[in-house]
Amino acid sequence: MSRQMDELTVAYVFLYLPFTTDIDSMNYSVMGATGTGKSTFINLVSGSNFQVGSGLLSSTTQVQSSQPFDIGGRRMVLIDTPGFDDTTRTDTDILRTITTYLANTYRNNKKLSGVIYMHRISDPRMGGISRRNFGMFRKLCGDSTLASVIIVTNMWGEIREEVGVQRERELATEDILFKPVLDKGAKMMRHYNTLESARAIVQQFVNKEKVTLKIQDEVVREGKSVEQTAAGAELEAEKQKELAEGRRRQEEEMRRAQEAMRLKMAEEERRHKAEIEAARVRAEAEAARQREAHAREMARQAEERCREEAHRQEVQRQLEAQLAAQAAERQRQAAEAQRVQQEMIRQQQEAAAAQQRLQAEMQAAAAAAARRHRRHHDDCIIC
Ligand SMILES: Nc1nc2c(ncn2[C@@H]2O[C@H](COP(=O)(O)OP(=O)(O)OP(=O)(O)O)[C@@H](O)[C@H]2O)c(=O)[nH]1
Ligand SMILES: [Mg+2]
Repeated sequence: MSRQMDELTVAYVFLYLPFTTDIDSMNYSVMGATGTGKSTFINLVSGSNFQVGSGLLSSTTQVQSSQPFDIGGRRMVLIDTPGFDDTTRTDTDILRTITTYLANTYRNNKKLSGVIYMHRISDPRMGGISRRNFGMFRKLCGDSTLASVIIVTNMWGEIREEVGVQRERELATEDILFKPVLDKGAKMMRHYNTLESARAIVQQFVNKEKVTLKIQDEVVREGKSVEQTAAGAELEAEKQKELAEGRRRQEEEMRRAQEAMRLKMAEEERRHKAEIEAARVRAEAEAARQREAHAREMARQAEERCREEAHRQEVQRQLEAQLAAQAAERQRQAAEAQRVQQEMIRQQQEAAAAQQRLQAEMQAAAAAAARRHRRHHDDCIIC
């Protein structure tokens, strides 16, 4: 079981009477979670020299009795116990160690005068492990002994006073914390890590009746094993609950991991699809661009062809016009030539006609002259 350093933890301190050797001394058991200051408290008030934890590891491993000390005219002994939530041992082991000790003292007719349960007020929370420890402590004591229980809050110097007061109020009034045991007669007291406050706490037990813890009854009178006791059962139930909770958390983790994986894969798929879609859109855009470019090129080429055709037609038209003009010119020239020729022919004909007329005239003249000559000759007597 791992140690929850930041959880609000609790510690049991047994105060009990060592009966055989000193019938007048009162014995108190100091209990609680590891590191809550049980040994420190006992050393301070009894002058003992138990090992005190200096690091993260649990310190007390066995149940140990303090040296006797006197308060209010009574001889007292404090029983130091290993703390629950130990760094190396299971809570079942620790419960067995404490139970064995308590059972032996009970068999030897040694009775406790009270139990101190230590709780660090500096712990910010009283989480599952702390509550489980306290639940087990309750089962270990039994309801009938709660009037002989003092819950001691310590480490007040570690936090601001108002924070401590607020926590103390919560501890005393919350049903899942200390309220039920306070309602049944337990007390809650502050320990300021001074001899004075430690003695004030122990003094509370001076006139108390001796008590038999439930677990002592169960083991010694009823012959139960540690596991069969209410505390053992509570521990087991809590362990099972913790296991179930661990499994539930694991499953939840797994479910979260699967969900995260599913979301990641869905996201990957979505991203992949988006990439494919983007690539498709890009490809389509590119194809459209190419089609447009092609169409533009086609249009340009068609336009070019049109222009060329128009040009060709224009050239042809011009050529034809030129040819037509040339043909017309040739025709005109031919007609002109024909006309000139005809004119020449006509002129020749006219000239020939004129010549003929002239000849005729000349012939006529000659004939006339001949006639005149003859007439003259005829008329001429001389001739
Ligand atoms: N500030 C402060 N420190 C304390 C107080 N009581 C104990 N400590 C310190 O808390 C640490 C643990 O003290 P321990 O007395 O060894 O605690 P424990 O409950 O006996 O521990 P386990 O034997 O492991 O169960 C040590 O470093 C102590 O010096 C206190 O009242 N105030
Ligand atoms: Mg100790």
